[in-house]
Amino acid sequence: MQKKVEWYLDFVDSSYKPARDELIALFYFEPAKGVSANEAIGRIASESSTGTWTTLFKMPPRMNKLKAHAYYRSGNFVKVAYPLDLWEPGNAPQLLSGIAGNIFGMKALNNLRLLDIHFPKNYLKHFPGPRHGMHGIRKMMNVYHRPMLGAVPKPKIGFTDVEHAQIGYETWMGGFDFVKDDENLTSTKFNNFDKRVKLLAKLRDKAEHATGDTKDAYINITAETDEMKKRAKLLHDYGFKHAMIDVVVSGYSAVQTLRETLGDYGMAIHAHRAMHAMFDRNPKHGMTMYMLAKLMRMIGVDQIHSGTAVGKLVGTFAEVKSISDTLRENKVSKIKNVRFAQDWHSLKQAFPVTSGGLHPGLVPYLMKEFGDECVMLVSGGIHGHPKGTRAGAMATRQAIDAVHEGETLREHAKYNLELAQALEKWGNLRPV
Ligand code: CAP
Ligand code: MG
Repeated sequence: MQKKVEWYLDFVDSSYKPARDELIALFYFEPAKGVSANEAIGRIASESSTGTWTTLFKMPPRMNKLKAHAYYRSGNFVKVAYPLDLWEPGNAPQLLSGIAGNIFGMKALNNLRLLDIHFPKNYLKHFPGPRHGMHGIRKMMNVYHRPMLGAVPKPKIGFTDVEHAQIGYETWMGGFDFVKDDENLTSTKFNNFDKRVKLLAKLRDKAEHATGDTKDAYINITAETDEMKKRAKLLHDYGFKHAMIDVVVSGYSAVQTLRETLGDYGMAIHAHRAMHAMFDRNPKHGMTMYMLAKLMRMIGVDQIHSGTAVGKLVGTFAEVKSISDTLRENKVSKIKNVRFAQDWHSLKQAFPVTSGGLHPGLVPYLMKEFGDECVMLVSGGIHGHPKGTRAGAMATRQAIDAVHEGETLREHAKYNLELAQALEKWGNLRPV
């Protein structure tokens, strides 16, 4: 008789009751041909915790306590419970190496998608969460009862530092709060980071003086980690309140490090999610944007790009809503096969950032989705205004006023020239 080779099924137990402090992951899975659902979920639990492909010579019985359990399956969805002791406190990369690691390459699975993880209080307490959060940022910027507004100079890369700062000035003067770097602009030979920071600081002060409002920028510090720390310091020295990080490409470890550095400076983090679509776009495989947003709130970004549902990039209304919920609420409700209930305990709330193909004509749709509690980035949609950047920013502010005053954009445009000009160009176009 052939000896037992595999022990994957040891990780499946439908009678298992997870302890309160276990991490629970929700996966969508599709087994490969010839693999049963039970074998598939056994592999998921095994390879993401203590298992390997074959039975072992030495297996101390105490290690059973560290095993994950696939304890609930409904169709192609499975819940897996992971003992708290498997996880190093405050180590986000380690979590991903386990729950989002090898299992995604297993031949026994055709598809696998990590939808959500429920974090118990005893795991969450080792992460700082946002330094300022939504309320802190409002206080810092002295902006209440409307979306925070920002714009990236467009074209997204190519301007010199001088040109860039001038466009920034126009953006601020049109009534926007933030000038933002684009995700692929860091420090180039035509637009040097240090020079850009110095020029923007000067024009920020000028714009603050002229308007009486607080102005700030999301300047992109993304680079090798030590370089990011240096850039963070320069921003702090020049009085900036935020730093921008491309969080996916920089990596969880770098974001954790910079959360400390920037936190010590009292600064907030604007998280751009460039590259997220490589793992979240296929609905059957990868990891959800929801999961990324949750991880980033835990690590401590103050705001993260969350989609628009009406702009140029993928993302449904339901997805965008769910991401906003987990960033903005203290207690998130459960949606079957989508997300767990999550109590965020003392971790601060983060802003969702809505961006990508927006213009004044889309403001009413966005405000229906997000209300006032968001950061809205309108870039091409102000710089493409027939009268230029400043007029485009004014048109966006006018569109927000229209919504607040209960008027349609067309009604409001009768006595707001910049809005009228924007509507003439874009109407309520939804770009693809
Ligand atoms: C938007 C943007 C943002 C995307 C990111 C761009 O510019 O600057 O990076 O919105 O996507 O480069 O496309 P426009 P998301 O306003 O001119 O479209 O927010 O979905 O992560
Ligand atoms: Mg961009």
